[in-house]
Amino acid sequence: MNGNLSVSDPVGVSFWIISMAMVASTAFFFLERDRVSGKWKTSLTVAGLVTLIAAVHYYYMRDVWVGSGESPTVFRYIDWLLTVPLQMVEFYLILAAITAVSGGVFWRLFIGSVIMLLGGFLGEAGYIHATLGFVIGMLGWAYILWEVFKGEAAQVNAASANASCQKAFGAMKMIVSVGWSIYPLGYAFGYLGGAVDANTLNVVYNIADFVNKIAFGLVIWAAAVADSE
Ligand SMILES: *C/C=C(C)/C=C/C=C(C)/C=C/C1=C(C)CCCC1(C)C
Repeated sequence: MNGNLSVSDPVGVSFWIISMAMVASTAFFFLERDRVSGKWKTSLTVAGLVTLIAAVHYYYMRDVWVGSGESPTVFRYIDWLLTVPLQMVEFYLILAAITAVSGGVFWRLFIGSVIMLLGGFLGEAGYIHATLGFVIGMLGWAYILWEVFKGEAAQVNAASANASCQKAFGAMKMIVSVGWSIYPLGYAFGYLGGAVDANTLNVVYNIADFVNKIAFGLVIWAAAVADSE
């Protein structure tokens, strides 16, 4: 192994491709900020920060994978611990752009994310049984889903009259439910089948990040552009 990415390493190549997609998305969100009205600018800044943080982690994670053949678990969770709360801020921001919303919306989503990621990390790093980590992670995720489908965030959105915001909120709900379901699948394939399968785990997580970070930003961008015209 000479430290270079090998063409016969599809998992390594997927780290590379996603690094580039994250860089391009970052440039896109930051540049498009110019096009949207003032109240949407922070949302696009945050979308770009999410992909920027991920880009840097993907470069590093690729090196770890190529150099060691092992899952870059610690760096993946550091990335998630930074980017998932920023995505939760987005729910708050798109609502705050159009109506009055309490900070409790953000805090409940934040607490749900921390429980979800802590459970997953402790399970993946071997501090607790992988199945227990999975269960804790699922509970945190369920709490987030409750807030956006039934809780205050859902109610505030339903009561707002802004069509672009409602569209973005609906799309973000789909991402957090359907798109995010790829992660627990990756965990299940990776850890719950007996021996740890690092190849499947990393490919599935990489696809999940590609979808959930870039598409998440794009639906916010689409709502911002529509509402600004
Ligand atoms: C940008 C990164 C994102 C959007 C990461 C999201 C991560 C998850 C939704 C992880 C979820 C998990 C479960 C629901 C249970 C098993 C453990 C996790 C952490 C993989």
